[in-house]
Amino acid sequence: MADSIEGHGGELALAMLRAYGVTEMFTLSGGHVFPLYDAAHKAGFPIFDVRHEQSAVFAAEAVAKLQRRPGLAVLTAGPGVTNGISGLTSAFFNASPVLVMGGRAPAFRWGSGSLQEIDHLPLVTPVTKYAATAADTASIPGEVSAALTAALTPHRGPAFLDVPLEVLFSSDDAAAPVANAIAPLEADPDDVAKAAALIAGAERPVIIAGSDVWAGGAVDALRAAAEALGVPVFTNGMGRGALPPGHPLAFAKARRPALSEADVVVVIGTPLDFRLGFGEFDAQVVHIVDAPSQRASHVSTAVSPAGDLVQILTALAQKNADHAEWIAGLRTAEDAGKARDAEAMAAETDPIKPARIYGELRKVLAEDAVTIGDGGDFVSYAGRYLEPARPGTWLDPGPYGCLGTGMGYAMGARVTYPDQQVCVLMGDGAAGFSLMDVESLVRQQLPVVIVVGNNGIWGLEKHPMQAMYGYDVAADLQPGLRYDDVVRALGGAGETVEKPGEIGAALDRAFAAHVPYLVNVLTDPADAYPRSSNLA
Ligand SMILES: Cc1ncc(C[n+]2csc(CCOP(=O)(O)OP(=O)(O)O)c2C)c(N)n1
Ligand SMILES: [Mg+2]
Repeated sequence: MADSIEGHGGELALAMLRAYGVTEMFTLSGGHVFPLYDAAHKAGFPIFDVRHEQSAVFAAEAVAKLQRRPGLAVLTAGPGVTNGISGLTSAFFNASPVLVMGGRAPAFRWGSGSLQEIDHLPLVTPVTKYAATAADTASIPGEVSAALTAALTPHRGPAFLDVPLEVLFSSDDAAAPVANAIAPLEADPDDVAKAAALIAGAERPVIIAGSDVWAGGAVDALRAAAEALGVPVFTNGMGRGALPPGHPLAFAKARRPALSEADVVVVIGTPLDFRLGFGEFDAQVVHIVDAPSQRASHVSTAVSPAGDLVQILTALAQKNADHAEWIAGLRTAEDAGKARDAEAMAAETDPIKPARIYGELRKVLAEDAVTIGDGGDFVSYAGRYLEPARPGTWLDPGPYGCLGTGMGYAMGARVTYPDQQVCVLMGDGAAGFSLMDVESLVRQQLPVVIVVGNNGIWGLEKHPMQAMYGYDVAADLQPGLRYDDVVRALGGAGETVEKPGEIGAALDRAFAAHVPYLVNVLTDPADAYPRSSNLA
């Protein structure tokens, strides 16, 4: 292999991106980034383009989450970058290794008022692990490598690199690209030993496993640890499906009794945030994280091993314990919960309750289907009623809770899996953020199924506002709106469903279609997902 490469800034960047296993870019056109397109075009490197930059970043995030390698979004200077910031922030909260490469107004006349001239770094630095501007053409590959190394090093997250116009368009030579190896971080063995002793000695231990277990390739190690120590496992985020639904230690419905009765709660690869009651359990808490920065500062834990999750979980699996009685009790609660869910999912109500949609979906979703949630209540129901059979197949927006991930995540999922089912569960409100990108999916032959739970309201806001004030404002949408017609106009297909008995056949047609297909299910606006507040 040659020890140096030569080319314009786009070519030098692309060479290093490929060394890190990046295989496509997501973008929306802008002259500032043309050299990146030129490099990709000449190399036969796929370019997928979108109608709003947030979709490009969400698509890059989806490939990063699903494939556990860097995803790339290329955004033009100024508004291109600022439109991508919610996506970057979501990737930051989700620890997704996304690289956003930005164009940038020319450096040589900085301050003279060039088109789209703004310094991006103060805007993106708080939501990235690495943010820099390439100073000259020859330094571009090194900058790309540094950005990707930061993105891939646990705790993972997004990185940003912008390149001034004349720097990207100029040519130079640079060292042949070599990707840095990411060394595993070894946890303190005393912390691991203490955690193992606590779990083995517990009477009623519970494991909650989240996205970093998937991202860190620790799914098998999790299972080995859970089996050796005999601990029931609950999951969230990308950890869902880590234990197959039929596994004797896999639980989903018995969370309340499990967490209120447990004496040791082991939280692995997910923060002690609002999704877990902020970690305020009546139990000793073991928080296993992939980097010291992820240790919770707001609760005191019994021990918090920080390091490579495979190593930690493999070490835990060396100890054996048996909690058969505890597990049997939870299984009874789990089965009761499942029976309640089954009843809700079969409901024959008119108007349709969202639960019924999931009842029908469960009949048609394959084991390897990728399901994506973008919405309020409708997606909370997806979390309750859909049981991913495999890890790394469920994409939710994560704790940042940003609406609008739908079509971007769908694009990244379809690019990842050309032949598997990809199904977006969308609120009608959420649809407004990204539905125009159905055009991008149609044009680039990326068929997906979109199921809209159309209650005609911003449900997750309207119901709480009613409860708090006795009235609501800014919470209504057009009832019965034909989102399927929108998709049809953009070159896709779809239909509206009003009766519970019609959902199944509509889904069959949707999954058989070769274009994006939207099933617009009119649901009961009076239905509210039962929740205590997420606000505080
Ligand atoms: C970008 C963004 N804007 C606003 C919100 C606040 N928000 C959270 S859920 C929700 C309602 C979503 O409505 P819809 O998608 O129709 O789902 P539904 O609750 O009706 O099922 C809103 C507005 C948010 N999370 N993200
Ligand atoms: Mg709604």
